[in-house]
Amino acid sequence: MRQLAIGKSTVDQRFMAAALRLSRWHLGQTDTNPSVGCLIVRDDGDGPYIVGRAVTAIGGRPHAETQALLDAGDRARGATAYVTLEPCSHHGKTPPCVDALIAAGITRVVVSADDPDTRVSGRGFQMLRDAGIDVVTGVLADEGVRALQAYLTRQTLGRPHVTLKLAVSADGMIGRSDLMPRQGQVAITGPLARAQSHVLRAESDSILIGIGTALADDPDLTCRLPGLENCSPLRIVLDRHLRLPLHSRLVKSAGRVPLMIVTEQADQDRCMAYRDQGAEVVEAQDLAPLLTALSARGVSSLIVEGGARIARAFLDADLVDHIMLFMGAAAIGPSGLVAPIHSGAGQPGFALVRSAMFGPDRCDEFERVA
Ligand code: AOF
Ligand code: ZN
Repeated sequence: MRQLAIGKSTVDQRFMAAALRLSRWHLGQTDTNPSVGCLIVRDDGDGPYIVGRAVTAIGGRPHAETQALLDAGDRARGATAYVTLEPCSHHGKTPPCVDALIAAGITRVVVSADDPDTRVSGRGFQMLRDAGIDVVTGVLADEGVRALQAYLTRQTLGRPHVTLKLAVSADGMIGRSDLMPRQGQVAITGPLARAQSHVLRAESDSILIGIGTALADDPDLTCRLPGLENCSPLRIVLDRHLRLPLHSRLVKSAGRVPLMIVTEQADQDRCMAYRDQGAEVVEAQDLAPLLTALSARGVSSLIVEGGARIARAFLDADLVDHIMLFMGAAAIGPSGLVAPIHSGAGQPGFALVRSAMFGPDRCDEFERVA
């Protein structure tokens, strides 16, 4: 008996891990809906096998479960559904997924994360149980929360999930202080780490920098990975005095990839000039109300990418959920700009959750401790 129980939970974890990987396919592409993964798994006596799979569609609908059931067809009868989020119980823009699971003859539902959406929360599980379906919750719960962190943060805190991304040299610098404007920064990390940060851009709804970084680096902030060029996030520049040049790469590309310029007091002529190029100018006095406004317009995730002062401001305002600290192998020396945070020493209020190598560069990931 004991062995059977252990075996079943291991199988559940393996299929949930696969469902969570699947859910990442559409991260950042499902609007305000979470990107959910669903696998339909049968066991006819010779061991479990997948008969249906799906991820929430681009744009947010249809939901994962209805598509996975369609994929499985009749083979869903008597099968187990692995879903990364509690199946929905409400009539929203689509009918409830719990109804579809019940109608398809699913006999067991295994879930990772609970849905805080007040239209669903707990009701999805209850409706499944009321229909006689065996429901298992909290499988790979930490990983589930991580995969759904953007959606969960916006739902529960009313602001986007914030990732602070920093690239730091071996001697703890984020760049050189002696460069001329638009000279471009020194490369701290190599192509693999840079590609990884573009994956992060593709998965995120928005990315933010300060005007100092915009003037010094003249960045694009787009995702330029082959095949993911359409997945660039909303680009945001904090620009108190509207100093962002009209000929900057950011403004010149505003008609193609959305650009938001955040100022404290908008000069109307200057605003018009930006708007003519397709950029949006908004007024905000502080970070917290800015994040609330972003959340209200459907932004669930934000990458804070520079520079040191902006990073410090987000940390001091306690608005950072996740830190990705890329560390290059080379040193910059005395002309360096000291990074606001360093590796090794640990970040107060944060715990190291993952370390990975991208070629010669290391990436340490920290999460806010609850
Ligand atoms: C699921 N499976 O794949 C997703 C779910 O506007 P609607 O009708 O699409 O409903 C949005 C809500 O649906 C969202 O807040 C969340 O509760 C749920 N998302 N649920 O069963 C899915 N994406
Ligand atoms: Zn649903």
